[in-house]
Amino acid sequence: MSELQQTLVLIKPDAVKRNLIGEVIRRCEAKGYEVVELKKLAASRALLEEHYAEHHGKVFFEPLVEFMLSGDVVAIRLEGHGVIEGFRSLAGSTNPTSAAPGTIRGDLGREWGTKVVQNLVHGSDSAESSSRELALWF
Ligand code: DAT
Ligand code: MG
Repeated sequence: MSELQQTLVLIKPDAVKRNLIGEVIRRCEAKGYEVVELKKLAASRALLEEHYAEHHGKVFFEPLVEFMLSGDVVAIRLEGHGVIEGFRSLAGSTNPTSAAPGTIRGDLGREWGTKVVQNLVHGSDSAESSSRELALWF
């Protein structure tokens, strides 16, 4: 059985611009997870480079940081048993073209021909990532 956990959810600039903040939160709450803390902000380059440190050196790293700088993001501390895996499941796979229908990325996302995939949300991928990322954003 899964332990009580917290994860970092980011609603990315594409979702904020499309007025999908409520839709993403609705799906989290409908699943039963609790929004413990939430803020809307313009992230700094330093924060984003630290957040995405694992992708440093990849071809999409700079486009990814630029995309995340292109508008406000919403950061959420989301809590529940198994929430780290559970939110990743709600979000769907990275590429929105192949993300399963029923997921946030599968239902609401698509490819736009950009250098970085724009896929509406971020969710921490492990307990180590969630601790590290929550400390960065909150
Ligand atoms: P995820 O967000 O599903 O955890 P990730 O951590 O591997 O995916 O990558 C971070 C973001 O970078 C991802 O949400 C979209 C973008 N991205 C990942 N792989 C990519 C690729 N091969 N080409 C373009 N953008 C990519
Ligand atoms: Mg990731």
